[in-house]
Amino acid sequence: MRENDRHTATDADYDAVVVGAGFSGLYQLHRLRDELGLSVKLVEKANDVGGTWYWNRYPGARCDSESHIYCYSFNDEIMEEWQWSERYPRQPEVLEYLRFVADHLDLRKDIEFGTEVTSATFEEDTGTWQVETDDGETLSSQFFVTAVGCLSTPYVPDFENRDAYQGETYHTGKWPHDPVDFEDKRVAVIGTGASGIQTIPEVARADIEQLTVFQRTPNYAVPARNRSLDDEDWEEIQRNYEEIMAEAHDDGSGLPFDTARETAADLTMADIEAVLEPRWEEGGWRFLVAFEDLLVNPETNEKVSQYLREKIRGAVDDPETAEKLVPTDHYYATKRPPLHTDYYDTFNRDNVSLVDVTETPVDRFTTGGIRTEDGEDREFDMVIFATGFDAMTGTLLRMDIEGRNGLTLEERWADGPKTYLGLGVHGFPNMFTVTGPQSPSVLSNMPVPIENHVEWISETIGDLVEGGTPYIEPTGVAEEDWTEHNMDLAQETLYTTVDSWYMNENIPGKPTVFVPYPGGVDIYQDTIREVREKGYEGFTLADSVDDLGRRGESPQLGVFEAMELLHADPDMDLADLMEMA
Ligand code: FAD
Ligand code: N01
Repeated sequence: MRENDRHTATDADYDAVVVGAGFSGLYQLHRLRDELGLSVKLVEKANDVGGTWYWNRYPGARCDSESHIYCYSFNDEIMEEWQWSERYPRQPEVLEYLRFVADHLDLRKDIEFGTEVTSATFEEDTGTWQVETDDGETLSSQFFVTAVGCLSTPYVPDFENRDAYQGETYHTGKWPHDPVDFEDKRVAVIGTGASGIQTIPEVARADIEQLTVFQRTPNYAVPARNRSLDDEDWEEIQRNYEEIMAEAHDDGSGLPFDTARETAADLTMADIEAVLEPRWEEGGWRFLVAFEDLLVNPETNEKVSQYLREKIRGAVDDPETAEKLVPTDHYYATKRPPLHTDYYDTFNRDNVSLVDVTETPVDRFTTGGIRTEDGEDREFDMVIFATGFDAMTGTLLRMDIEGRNGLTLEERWADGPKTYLGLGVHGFPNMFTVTGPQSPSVLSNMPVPIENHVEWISETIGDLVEGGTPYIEPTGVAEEDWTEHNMDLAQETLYTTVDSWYMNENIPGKPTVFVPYPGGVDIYQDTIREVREKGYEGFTLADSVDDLGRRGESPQLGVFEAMELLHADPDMDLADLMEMA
């Protein structure tokens, strides 16, 4: 029940319910509770904090972001007290960090662990969110904040006969807490995204008998070049920490790294090598940011991709295997660019083989393994699915969210996500989505946009509380405009030239649409700051739910949708549209 009556706009149990105890939810709880003095309950499905770092315990799981920037920057004490041990922290260390933060800020007492939110409904009579959990409880709140993660619903493809397989199966994103025994096992890994690329070398190094990698699309992986950080490194970081973090927050990708040049389009391959080679040797995402126009100029990208293809060819002994590992069907970084440690070397081991499923598709699972369409039966003791996530919208849609007029999020997003600023959805009052679709999120070093979102949401709720305004909701027009803007920006990039989870393409049946905001963290931050400064331009602020309904447009049908319908169907008139709305 509410502990603090500063905020009394409704008779709800809490001022805010937050869902998810990863980077986003922990900070959100802290800001709302400790800075605004609101009563907050955080609900988390897992039995501990950590989010991504609680669930993804697969062999080799570690960050691709460098440790000193893959963390919060809002609290000096946390920044001073915590010291990372490696350039890229392993999963247990990131988890430990988030546990440390939760303890430092005394967050656990307001978190209900082991509890899944099964539905959230905006009740118009009371103007509150009714949040149901899998233990049968209903929590009511004025504000509902989703911090459920962009990559938190693991996806296993529906292979024919999958359930008949009798061996062990694992998904990288839901790895068991107890150690997995690899000894003398014949192991299959399906998937060569960032998770597969980290898992494969570690499994190969374990005491296995045989590893078979099923690859659908080869990836361009750049060496991470991990190393320990000693006290001297750490002192150097601490000396410049404020500046480093300011640079990260001022950058399009949330990375404090300099670019080398605007373009590579005018360079010869020899010139390009001269720029890229030091970054290749240094490892990590400095390589990614070498040329500013990498993701908008095909000429630059093709040259960088060519450089990477030659690196792969040079790393793999068997030319046939090397060719299978070389991506030729997409530009570098149009799929999320992974880092690697020994990935390509792994294919030089005698007990590792590669099946290219575009050439030799999986036909079906059998009781003992996997049959490919060439008729070959491969027997496995263990299959590891490194097949990714129902990303960005999947977890939100699974929560059965219902807004005004009985409209569900699933209905609202039937043709793909529509949001205003990736922060809210028309028809869903007082609901905020941390790293929601159409915000920069996964296109950046994520703690940066997470802090940015949490701070904006907190300031907004603070403004509402101070001003005595109980309701806020994006207008339909603002939402349509933002959605269109997102699509226009995406069309200017190379991202839309390939099927990927950024494009919603990895899950059968999802509408094809570029989901994250591709304009850069820096520009995005300025945009949302300006919206607030202009008195929440594009939002309706209202004293009552009726008022929201009167002043906002119909949540069912945006203006652009209505215009499109009128344009497409000459028989349709305004009365038909009103009925649909
Ligand atoms: P999450 O950490 O996903 O937390 C969401 C939480 O919500 C989860 O704990 C989940 O259990 C909970 N939840 C979801 N639905 C419900 C529900 N219905 N009821 C109750 N609880 C619910 N990003 C980077 O920037 N750099 C990296 O190097 C990097 N490495 C990554 C490595 C892996 C293996 C993966 C999968 C992702 C990585 N990411 C990385 C992205 C990473 O997800 C973010 O950096 C960040 O951890 C997201 O934090 P979050 O709190 O927003 O979401
Ligand atoms: O998932 P993915 P992930 N048959 O979707 C393949 C973050 N992350 O878990 O490319 C055969 O990228 C699929 O093939 P294709 C990061 O943001 C970060 O690896 O679709 N194969 C692909 O190879 C990342 O992007 C880190 O053709 C099938 C793979 O499975 C995101 O999480 C580490 C298939 C899935 O790759 C997701 O990464 C790990 C099928 N039917 C994750 N279906 C670090 O920062 C799918 N595939 C370190």
